[in-house]
Amino acid sequence: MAKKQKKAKPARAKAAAKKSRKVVKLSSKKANGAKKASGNGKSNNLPRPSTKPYGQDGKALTGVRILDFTHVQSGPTCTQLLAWLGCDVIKVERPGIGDITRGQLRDVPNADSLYFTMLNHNKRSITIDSKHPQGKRVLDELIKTCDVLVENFAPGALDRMGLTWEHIHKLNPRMIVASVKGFGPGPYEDCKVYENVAQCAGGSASTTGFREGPPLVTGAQIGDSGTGLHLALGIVSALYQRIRTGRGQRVLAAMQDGVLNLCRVKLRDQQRIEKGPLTEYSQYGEGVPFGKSVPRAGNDSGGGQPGWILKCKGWESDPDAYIYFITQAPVWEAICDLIGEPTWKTDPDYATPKARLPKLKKIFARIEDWTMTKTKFEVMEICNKLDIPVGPILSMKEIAEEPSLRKTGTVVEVDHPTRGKYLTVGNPIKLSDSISEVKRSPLLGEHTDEILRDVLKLPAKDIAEIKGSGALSAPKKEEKAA
Ligand code: CAO
Repeated sequence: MAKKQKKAKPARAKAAAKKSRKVVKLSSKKANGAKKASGNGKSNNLPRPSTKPYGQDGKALTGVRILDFTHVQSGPTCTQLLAWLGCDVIKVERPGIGDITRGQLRDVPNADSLYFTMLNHNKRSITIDSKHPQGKRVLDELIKTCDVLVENFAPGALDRMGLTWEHIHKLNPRMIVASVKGFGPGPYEDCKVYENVAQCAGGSASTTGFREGPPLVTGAQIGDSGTGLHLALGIVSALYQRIRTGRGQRVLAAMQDGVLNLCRVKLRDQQRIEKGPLTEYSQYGEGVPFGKSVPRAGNDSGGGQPGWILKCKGWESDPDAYIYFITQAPVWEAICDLIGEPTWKTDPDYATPKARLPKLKKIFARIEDWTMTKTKFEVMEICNKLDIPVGPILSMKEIAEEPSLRKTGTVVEVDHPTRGKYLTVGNPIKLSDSISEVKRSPLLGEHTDEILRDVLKLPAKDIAEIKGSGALSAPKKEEKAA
């Protein structure tokens, strides 16, 4: 394509540009003035830039203490992330039982499960019976010293423990109380919710899968882990606002809302479908009429650039010998050359994205003839050189063994005293001045004494008294039976 000639600027535009340059000069003068006061650049009331090497001046959230009442997956995802970012996370667990996932899907007898260990790194554990009078006393003291309380109990459970917003806020007006619930206020607000319920209620299941098949849930835990991520952002924002207002607030992330947020493009399509067919869906090319709501679109790309999953060499025996192939418009000519269809570059039936839409099935079948002659990694190598976006379908085995993911700390090997070495996913968010180390999850109640002594500064006599009351330990068998 011919390059556009630069147009000569009219006199007025030249004057305006000169003026704006002048403004830049003025503000840079101000910045130099501020440099004297704050060390470098504009101060914005910030301290002077640290002179310590990057990664050696604490962590992003150092100094923030979290009272972590979370269990199962959604809440623990959130607090694990905050722990990686530097928070001191104190996980409160029921004596004798702890987070129910400690014992779920166990692969090593009598050791904490991978379900638990992989969601609770970098935390401390204290056991407290939150319904015991002495346990309540300890919790009240912890509320006074923590910045954030995070919970994902069933609706009403926190209130039933006596930990209402009013009670917490009276003890500590600065405390942020963050909750995951299945649904926001409305007809379903009292429901207990797990991952797949949220995927269904948030619009994911109805739009996932193949048109001819039933709704499908996805393996990515968008309901649990996705909502945990949303909650973490809410907490960090509330912490930032608290710097200005001095007071805490409630943060709610409902799983239905979180899933819907991730399904935003499908609500986009719902509104488009009312105005005409969704031409980028392969259903359109196949001549299948659209109904009233967004259909399941199989492996269609969901964006403006058509894509599909194609077989690669070895697909007959390897269930993951596939590649995602995107026929991005700017590289169409390279695709045609690659698959041996050079005439498609100029043929009016294929040359434009619009002309290709009704023929996507045929086009992808032709591309697949080519991908089936190569392994998914060969396709990746060839296509990337040509700027053609493709993605190999990686199995979990391949991901676990991928050296580059180990190198970045995205996949980490952790040692654990009762279960030995295991693999986990490290912090996916990389900060250059707040580097995450992945520390093993705590044993049940491992830090009970340490927290009473070092966080609450309780004297040994008081600790002994609280322990003697039974507030921190599981009821003995006879008591349970009584
Ligand atoms: N001491 C004493 N009691 C404790 C305690 C402690 N340290 N920790 C928890 N408990 C009690 C709670 O007070 C509650 O008792 P009540 O029902 O008498 O008030 C009880 O344990 C059970 O809590 P729960 O109802 O939250 O747990 P559940 O296993 O029945 O339900 C779940 C689990 C996840 C469905 C529900 O917590 C929920 O809907 N949470 C919100 C949505 C959510 O996060 N879902 C994602 C889960 S991950 O897939």
